[in-house]
Amino acid sequence: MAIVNVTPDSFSDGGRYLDPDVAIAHARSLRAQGADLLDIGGESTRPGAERVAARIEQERVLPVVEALASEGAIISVDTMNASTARAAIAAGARLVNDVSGGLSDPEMLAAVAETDAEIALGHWRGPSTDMYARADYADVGLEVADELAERVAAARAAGIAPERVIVDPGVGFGKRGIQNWQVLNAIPTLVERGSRVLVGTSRKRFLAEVLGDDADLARRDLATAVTSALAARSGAWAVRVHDVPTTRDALAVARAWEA
Ligand code: PMM
Repeated sequence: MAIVNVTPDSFSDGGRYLDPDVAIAHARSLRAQGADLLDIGGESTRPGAERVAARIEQERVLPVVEALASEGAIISVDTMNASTARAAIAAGARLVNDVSGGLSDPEMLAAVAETDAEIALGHWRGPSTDMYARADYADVGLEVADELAERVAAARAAGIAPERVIVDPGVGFGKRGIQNWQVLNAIPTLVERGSRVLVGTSRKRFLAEVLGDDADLARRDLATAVTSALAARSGAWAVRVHDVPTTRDALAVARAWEA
Protein backbone atom coordinates (compact mmCIF):
# COMPACT_ATOMS: atom_id res chain seq x y z
CA MET A 1 0.00 0.00 0.00
CA ALA A 2 1.60 3.23 -1.15
CA ILE A 3 1.00 6.52 0.65
CA VAL A 4 -0.28 9.57 -1.20
CA ASN A 5 -0.60 12.43 1.31
CA VAL A 6 -2.47 15.34 -0.26
CA THR A 7 -1.72 17.50 2.78
CA PRO A 8 0.33 20.59 3.62
CA ASP A 9 1.60 19.17 6.92
CA SER A 10 2.22 15.40 6.95
CA PHE A 11 5.42 14.75 8.82
CA SER A 12 7.69 13.48 6.05
CA ASP A 13 6.11 14.67 2.80
CA GLY A 14 3.72 17.48 3.83
CA GLY A 15 3.13 20.02 1.06
CA ARG A 16 4.81 18.07 -1.73
CA TYR A 17 1.62 16.67 -3.25
CA LEU A 18 -1.03 19.24 -2.34
CA ASP A 19 -1.65 20.10 -6.00
CA PRO A 20 -3.97 17.36 -7.36
CA ASP A 21 -2.03 17.02 -10.62
CA VAL A 22 1.22 16.53 -8.71
CA ALA A 23 -0.47 14.00 -6.38
CA ILE A 24 -1.89 12.08 -9.35
CA ALA A 25 1.48 11.98 -11.10
CA HIS A 26 3.15 10.80 -7.87
CA ALA A 27 0.50 8.10 -7.39
CA ARG A 28 0.96 6.91 -10.97
CA SER A 29 4.67 6.51 -10.39
CA LEU A 30 4.07 4.59 -7.13
CA ARG A 31 1.79 2.27 -9.06
CA ALA A 32 4.36 1.84 -11.82
CA GLN A 33 6.90 0.95 -9.10
CA GLY A 34 4.65 -1.93 -8.04
CA ALA A 35 2.21 -0.65 -5.40
CA ASP A 36 -0.92 -2.83 -5.30
CA LEU A 37 -2.99 -0.25 -3.43
CA LEU A 38 -2.85 3.55 -3.27
CA ASP A 39 -3.83 5.14 0.05
CA ILE A 40 -4.97 8.71 -0.52
CA GLY A 41 -5.29 11.03 2.47
CA GLY A 42 -6.15 14.70 2.93
CA GLU A 43 -5.68 15.10 6.66
CA SER A 44 -2.41 14.69 8.54
CA THR A 45 -2.54 12.53 11.66
CA ARG A 46 1.01 13.22 12.82
CA PRO A 47 1.38 13.80 16.57
CA GLY A 48 0.00 17.20 17.49
CA ALA A 49 -1.87 17.70 14.18
CA GLU A 50 -5.05 19.78 14.20
CA ARG A 51 -8.21 18.49 12.51
CA VAL A 52 -9.10 19.59 8.97
CA ALA A 53 -12.68 20.39 7.89
CA ALA A 54 -14.23 17.50 5.94
CA ARG A 55 -15.01 19.88 3.07
CA ILE A 56 -11.31 20.79 2.68
CA GLU A 57 -10.29 17.16 3.03
CA GLN A 58 -12.70 16.23 0.23
CA GLU A 59 -11.46 19.04 -2.03
CA ARG A 60 -7.99 17.57 -1.63
CA VAL A 61 -8.67 13.87 -2.08
CA LEU A 62 -11.70 13.45 -4.36
CA PRO A 63 -10.10 14.63 -7.65
CA VAL A 64 -7.15 12.34 -6.95
CA VAL A 65 -9.34 9.34 -6.05
CA GLU A 66 -11.50 9.82 -9.12
CA ALA A 67 -8.62 10.18 -11.58
CA LEU A 68 -6.74 7.13 -10.30
CA ALA A 69 -9.78 4.88 -9.85
CA SER A 70 -10.79 5.63 -13.46
CA GLU A 71 -7.38 4.30 -14.53
CA GLY A 72 -8.02 1.01 -12.75
CA ALA A 73 -5.94 1.62 -9.62
CA ILE A 74 -7.21 0.11 -6.37
CA ILE A 75 -7.81 3.05 -4.09
CA SER A 76 -7.97 3.36 -0.34
CA VAL A 77 -9.03 6.63 1.25
CA ASP A 78 -7.29 7.58 4.49
CA THR A 79 -10.00 9.41 6.42
CA MET A 80 -11.73 9.62 9.80
CA ASN A 81 -14.80 11.33 8.30
CA ALA A 82 -17.88 9.38 7.21
CA SER A 83 -18.83 12.03 4.65
CA THR A 84 -15.38 11.79 3.03
CA ALA A 85 -15.55 7.99 3.06
CA ARG A 86 -18.95 8.06 1.33
CA ALA A 87 -17.82 10.56 -1.30
CA ALA A 88 -14.56 8.70 -1.96
CA ILE A 89 -16.36 5.38 -2.37
CA ALA A 90 -18.74 7.07 -4.84
CA ALA A 91 -15.63 8.33 -6.67
CA GLY A 92 -14.24 4.78 -6.91
CA ALA A 93 -12.39 4.01 -3.66
CA ARG A 94 -12.64 0.36 -2.59
CA LEU A 95 -11.20 0.63 0.91
CA VAL A 96 -11.68 3.12 3.74
CA ASN A 97 -8.59 3.45 5.93
CA ASP A 98 -9.76 4.91 9.24
CA VAL A 99 -6.86 5.27 11.67
CA SER A 100 -9.38 5.88 14.45
CA GLY A 101 -11.00 2.47 13.97
CA GLY A 102 -14.40 4.09 13.40
CA LEU A 103 -14.23 5.89 16.76
CA SER A 104 -13.70 9.45 15.57
CA ASP A 105 -16.90 9.78 13.52
CA PRO A 106 -19.88 7.91 14.99
CA GLU A 107 -21.35 7.58 11.48
CA MET A 108 -18.32 5.94 9.90
CA LEU A 109 -19.24 2.27 10.35
CA ALA A 110 -22.83 2.79 9.18
CA ALA A 111 -21.58 4.75 6.14
CA VAL A 112 -19.28 1.91 5.08
CA ALA A 113 -21.92 -0.73 5.87
CA GLU A 114 -24.20 0.82 3.22
CA THR A 115 -21.58 0.12 0.54
CA ASP A 116 -19.54 -2.91 -0.50
CA ALA A 117 -16.23 -1.22 0.35
CA GLU A 118 -13.75 -2.69 2.82
CA ILE A 119 -12.58 -0.90 5.95
CA ALA A 120 -9.23 -0.85 7.73
CA LEU A 121 -9.67 -0.12 11.43
CA GLY A 122 -6.65 1.37 13.17
CA HIS A 123 -5.87 1.03 16.86
CA TRP A 124 -6.56 4.46 18.35
CA ARG A 125 -7.20 5.83 21.78
CA GLY A 126 -7.90 9.45 20.89
CA PRO A 127 -7.02 12.45 18.72
CA SER A 128 -3.52 13.26 17.49
CA THR A 129 -3.47 16.55 19.41
CA ASP A 130 -2.67 14.73 22.66
CA MET A 131 -2.29 11.06 21.61
CA TYR A 132 0.63 10.33 23.94
CA ALA A 133 -1.46 11.18 27.00
CA ARG A 134 -3.14 7.78 26.54
CA ALA A 135 0.04 5.74 25.89
CA ASP A 136 -0.37 3.79 29.10
CA TYR A 137 -0.37 -0.01 28.76
CA ALA A 138 0.35 -3.04 30.94
CA ASP A 139 0.68 -5.36 27.89
CA VAL A 140 0.49 -3.25 24.77
CA GLY A 141 0.28 -6.18 22.31
CA LEU A 142 -2.61 -7.83 24.11
CA GLU A 143 -4.46 -4.57 24.76
CA VAL A 144 -4.16 -3.53 21.11
CA ALA A 145 -5.45 -6.95 20.00
CA ASP A 146 -8.38 -6.79 22.44
CA GLU A 147 -9.29 -3.19 21.58
CA LEU A 148 -9.16 -3.99 17.85
CA ALA A 149 -11.38 -7.03 18.41
CA GLU A 150 -13.93 -4.66 19.97
CA ARG A 151 -13.80 -2.49 16.87
CA VAL A 152 -14.26 -5.50 14.57
CA ALA A 153 -17.29 -6.46 16.67
CA ALA A 154 -18.64 -2.89 16.40
CA ALA A 155 -18.19 -3.03 12.61
CA ARG A 156 -20.04 -6.32 12.48
CA ALA A 157 -22.85 -4.90 14.64
CA ALA A 158 -23.10 -1.98 12.19
CA GLY A 159 -23.55 -4.44 9.32
CA ILE A 160 -20.01 -4.87 7.97
CA ALA A 161 -19.14 -8.54 7.54
CA PRO A 162 -15.79 -9.48 9.18
CA GLU A 163 -14.38 -10.47 5.74
CA ARG A 164 -14.59 -6.79 4.78
CA VAL A 165 -12.59 -5.69 7.81
CA ILE A 166 -8.82 -5.22 8.10
CA VAL A 167 -7.11 -4.30 11.37
CA ASP A 168 -4.05 -2.12 11.91
CA PRO A 169 -2.14 -1.93 15.21
CA GLY A 170 -1.61 1.82 14.70
CA VAL A 171 2.16 2.09 15.03
CA GLY A 172 2.96 5.52 16.50
CA PHE A 173 -0.66 6.25 17.40
CA GLY A 174 -0.69 6.73 21.17
CA LYS A 175 2.40 4.52 21.50
CA ARG A 176 5.87 5.59 22.53
CA GLY A 177 9.26 4.18 21.47
CA ILE A 178 9.49 0.62 22.75
CA GLN A 179 5.69 0.14 22.74
CA ASN A 180 5.84 0.26 18.94
CA TRP A 181 8.30 -2.65 18.86
CA GLN A 182 6.14 -4.57 21.32
CA VAL A 183 3.09 -4.04 19.13
CA LEU A 184 5.02 -5.22 16.05
CA ASN A 185 5.98 -8.35 17.99
CA ALA A 186 2.26 -8.91 18.56
CA ILE A 187 1.40 -9.12 14.83
CA PRO A 188 1.04 -12.94 15.04
CA THR A 189 -1.48 -12.45 17.89
CA LEU A 190 -3.48 -10.09 15.69
CA VAL A 191 -3.31 -12.50 12.76
CA GLU A 192 -4.59 -15.34 14.99
CA ARG A 193 -7.69 -13.29 15.82
CA GLY A 194 -8.73 -13.78 12.19
CA SER A 195 -8.73 -10.39 10.41
CA ARG A 196 -6.27 -9.34 7.74
CA VAL A 197 -3.57 -7.13 9.26
CA LEU A 198 -2.23 -3.89 7.80
CA VAL A 199 0.97 -2.39 9.23
CA GLY A 200 2.29 1.15 8.79
CA THR A 201 5.81 1.87 10.02
CA SER A 202 6.95 4.11 7.19
CA ARG A 203 9.49 6.77 8.21
CA LYS A 204 8.02 6.93 11.70
CA ARG A 205 9.76 8.47 14.67
CA PHE A 206 10.38 5.15 16.46
CA LEU A 207 12.68 4.18 13.57
CA ALA A 208 14.67 7.39 14.00
CA GLU A 209 15.04 6.48 17.68
CA VAL A 210 17.01 3.42 16.50
CA LEU A 211 18.87 5.04 13.60
CA GLY A 212 19.58 8.39 15.23
CA ASP A 213 17.76 11.67 14.68
CA ASP A 214 20.11 12.62 11.85
CA ALA A 215 18.91 9.65 9.74
CA ASP A 216 17.79 11.04 6.38
CA LEU A 217 14.76 9.80 4.42
CA ALA A 218 16.77 7.20 2.49
CA ARG A 219 17.87 5.58 5.74
CA ARG A 220 14.35 5.74 7.18
CA ASP A 221 13.04 4.12 3.98
CA LEU A 222 15.58 1.32 4.29
CA ALA A 223 14.53 0.80 7.92
CA THR A 224 10.90 0.81 6.77
CA ALA A 225 11.67 -1.88 4.20
CA VAL A 226 13.15 -4.05 6.97
CA THR A 227 10.20 -3.57 9.36
CA SER A 228 7.78 -4.15 6.47
CA ALA A 229 9.48 -7.40 5.44
CA LEU A 230 9.47 -8.58 9.06
CA ALA A 231 5.79 -7.62 9.34
CA ALA A 232 5.06 -9.64 6.21
CA ARG A 233 6.92 -12.65 7.65
CA SER A 234 4.83 -12.25 10.81
CA GLY A 235 1.69 -12.64 8.72
CA ALA A 236 0.71 -9.06 7.79
CA TRP A 237 -1.57 -8.80 4.77
CA ALA A 238 -0.29 -5.40 3.65
CA VAL A 239 2.30 -2.80 4.57
CA ARG A 240 1.77 0.95 4.14
CA VAL A 241 4.87 2.77 2.84
CA HIS A 242 6.06 6.01 1.24
CA ASP A 243 8.87 4.49 -0.81
CA VAL A 244 7.74 1.51 -2.88
CA PRO A 245 10.97 0.18 -4.47
CA THR A 246 12.89 -0.42 -1.23
CA THR A 247 9.97 -2.26 0.37
CA ARG A 248 9.20 -4.23 -2.82
CA ASP A 249 12.81 -5.45 -2.84
CA ALA A 250 12.72 -6.35 0.86
CA LEU A 251 9.45 -8.24 0.43
CA ALA A 252 10.83 -10.12 -2.59
CA VAL A 253 13.92 -11.16 -0.62
CA ALA A 254 11.84 -12.24 2.39
CA ARG A 255 9.55 -14.24 0.08
CA ALA A 256 12.54 -15.96 -1.53
CA TRP A 257 13.88 -16.86 1.94
CA GLU A 258 10.54 -18.41 2.85
CA ALA A 259 10.19 -20.25 -0.47
N1 PMM B 1 -0.14 6.07 9.73
C1 PMM B 1 -0.35 7.33 9.30
C2 PMM B 1 -1.47 7.63 8.51
N2 PMM B 1 -2.34 6.68 8.15
N3 PMM B 1 -3.03 4.44 8.18
C3 PMM B 1 -2.84 3.19 8.60
N4 PMM B 1 -3.73 2.24 8.24
N5 PMM B 1 -1.78 2.84 9.38
C4 PMM B 1 -0.86 3.74 9.79
O1 PMM B 1 0.07 3.37 10.53
C5 PMM B 1 -1.03 5.09 9.38
C6 PMM B 1 -2.14 5.41 8.56
C7 PMM B 1 0.62 8.42 9.65
O2 PMM B 1 1.70 8.46 8.76
P1 PMM B 1 1.83 9.45 7.47
O3 PMM B 1 1.63 10.87 7.96
O4 PMM B 1 3.20 9.21 6.98
O5 PMM B 1 0.81 9.09 6.43
